[in-house]
Amino acid sequence: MKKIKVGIIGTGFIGPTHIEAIRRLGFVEVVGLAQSNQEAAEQKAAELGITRAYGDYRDMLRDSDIQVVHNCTPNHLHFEINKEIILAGKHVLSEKPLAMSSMESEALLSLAKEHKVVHGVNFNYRQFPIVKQLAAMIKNEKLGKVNLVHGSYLQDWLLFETDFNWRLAPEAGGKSRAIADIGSHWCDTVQYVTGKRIVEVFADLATVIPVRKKSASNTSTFSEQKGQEEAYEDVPINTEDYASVLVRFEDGTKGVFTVSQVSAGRKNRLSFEINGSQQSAYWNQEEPEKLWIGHRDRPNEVLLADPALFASEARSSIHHPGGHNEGWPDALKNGMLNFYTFIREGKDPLSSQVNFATFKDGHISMCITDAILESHEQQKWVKVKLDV
Ligand code: SOE
Repeated sequence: MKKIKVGIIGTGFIGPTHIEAIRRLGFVEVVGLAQSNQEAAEQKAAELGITRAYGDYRDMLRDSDIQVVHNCTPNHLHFEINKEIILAGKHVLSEKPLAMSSMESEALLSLAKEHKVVHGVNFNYRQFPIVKQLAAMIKNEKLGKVNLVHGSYLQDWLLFETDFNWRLAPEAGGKSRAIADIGSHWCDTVQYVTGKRIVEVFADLATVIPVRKKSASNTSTFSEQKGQEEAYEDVPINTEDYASVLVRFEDGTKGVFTVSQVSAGRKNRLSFEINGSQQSAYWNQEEPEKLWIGHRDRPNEVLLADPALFASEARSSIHHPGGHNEGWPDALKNGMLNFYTFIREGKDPLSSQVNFATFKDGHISMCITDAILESHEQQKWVKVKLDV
């Protein structure tokens, strides 16, 4: 069988996780890796066992052997590089946020459609088997009418003033930080699960740590606390550590979510509760295999992920029998499996058969982010401007 050949741009925290997820598929091969300079590219490629190293990603885009390119670079490079990948005629899988604004993401969506390339954005939380199961339950009206959607996405890797990362600077991370970085996942996941779009928001954002201490070393995502002896530079911070957002869905369903990157003890806790007219459901990414189901007139239940107990729509996303633990890498693998099966089967990117987050979802997310920022600035409800 001829394998689909892939190139990866960027090797920070997320690039290697894409490579690992792809390698679990079998029918896709990572043949190229691009970094900001040749030496770093060669070193990383050797470390990861990838044959072709590029100090300039444009050279990789000229490699006619490569059919698909993953954009795993920092946020400010997403727009330009996604554009070039599409113009080079390659299928593209981009990290989120898709771009720095909804104007840019709209342009990318149109370009991808025009060039008929398969386009995906890595909203991986919708790929958890239990999340798919809940989506199927809601579609099959097991919860009744969805009335309320609420939850949070909390992390602690930016809790200390000495924690620093490119995501904190608007030039590299974008005008929004916590919302674009993790709020985007929360919104995508609940929109996927409920099948409804968020159309209006009212936001309150805060920078809990307004000045941070930046050291010359160790500023990677989720890096550990540095030693005491380091020299630090004080840097004023203009992006939010925290946000609370009231949301309204297209059918009038109401909700609210909080995001924070300064909540001690919460590592990567994306959670949400959905209250329906018959039942409730609650999911927390830190315990990904459990779905709490709430009742008013009988004892509550916990569904443990098990293909034998799943709806048919959710069964193919679970690869082991119940009790064989899964987690974040498995969700990423599910995303890659859907994306590459779609490419392997030569499906039309404009068809309705797409079963992964596309540039349309990336654009929807940017429109929500823009509306949240506008709502915070103006302290009023803002409609999400979206015409796709
Ligand atoms: C850092 O906040 C981060 O790596 C996000 O950028 C990812 O999208 C999220 O899945 C985990 O946390």
